[in-house]
Amino acid sequence: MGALVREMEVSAEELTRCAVIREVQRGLIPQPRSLAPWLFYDAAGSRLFERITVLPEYYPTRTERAIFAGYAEGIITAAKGASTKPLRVVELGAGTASKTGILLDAAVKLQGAVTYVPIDVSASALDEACESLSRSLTEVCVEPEVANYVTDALELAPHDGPTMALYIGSSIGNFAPDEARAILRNLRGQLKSGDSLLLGTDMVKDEAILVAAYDDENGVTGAFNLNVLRRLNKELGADFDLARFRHQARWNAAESRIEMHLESLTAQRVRIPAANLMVPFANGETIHTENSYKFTADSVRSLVEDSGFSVEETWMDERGWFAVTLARV
Ligand code: AVJ
Repeated sequence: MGALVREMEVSAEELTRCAVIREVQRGLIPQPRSLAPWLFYDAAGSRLFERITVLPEYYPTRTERAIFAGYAEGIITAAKGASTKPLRVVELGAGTASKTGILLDAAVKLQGAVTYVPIDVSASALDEACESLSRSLTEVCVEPEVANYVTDALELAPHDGPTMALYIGSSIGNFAPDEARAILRNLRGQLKSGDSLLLGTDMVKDEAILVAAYDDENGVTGAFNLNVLRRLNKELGADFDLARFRHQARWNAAESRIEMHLESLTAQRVRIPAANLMVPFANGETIHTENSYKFTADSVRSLVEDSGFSVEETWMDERGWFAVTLARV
């Protein structure tokens, strides 16, 4: 049986390559052109994102971490509610281990041990999350799960006690309101009475501050955005000339979102052999690479309520730049 099964196995790399080709065909053939933000996160892009999180202009990561550092005990206590049984922590996405550690520490302090279930499409991201956690916290029982919580139904193992699902880092901000609701409804379907969602959301603020966070002085975000083209060159044999595209960050007030684009600096044609494509760009035409939605207290409440939760408690920094909301099933 082993041999047969092995013959049918497709490697993770091959699956990713197919997904990249499909995404390029979906996004670069029609106009306006776009590429999905998950394409940012190859090895080089993930390293660039780590650098973004410590930029002076990029306030979200440190602001959310400060909220956790200030209120972790209150957050865990609220999530446990009236239950005397141990809280389990489930996380959508596993790239945020350092912030999650603060909450897990608080759970360990309050209940002695905690089960932590990081869920991610990337097995290597899960490996890293597990490693960084098991080194620092021996009381945390890590049960990683490989799954795509955007496209697939979630399937959580049963747990005797309340579950708190983390969706932090304003990761929800990558999705348009209807997609965001679908993701949270899917999650809601896996939760039971007494469970909760801890949602991190970046808030609407002064436009100059928002734009600077996505167009930093040192060009790290620009390099992160342009890395998508480098990735297509490497993985699909494309011939994007990175000097002929420019990073752009725009505030779209009507949609309440920061948009990242790659602007073509000349009229040019780009070959993408593995996708069987030749893409013509007009001078000034852009590829829309990311949306990062920004929220208000009201828009967080509607999102949460439309997804079958109710807002129980909200923690914010003193400037009101970032919110952490506990939503109850
Ligand atoms: C990981 C989606 C939360 O939108 O702020 C950072 C990604 N893009 N700088 C964000 C990102 C450019 C980030 N999220």
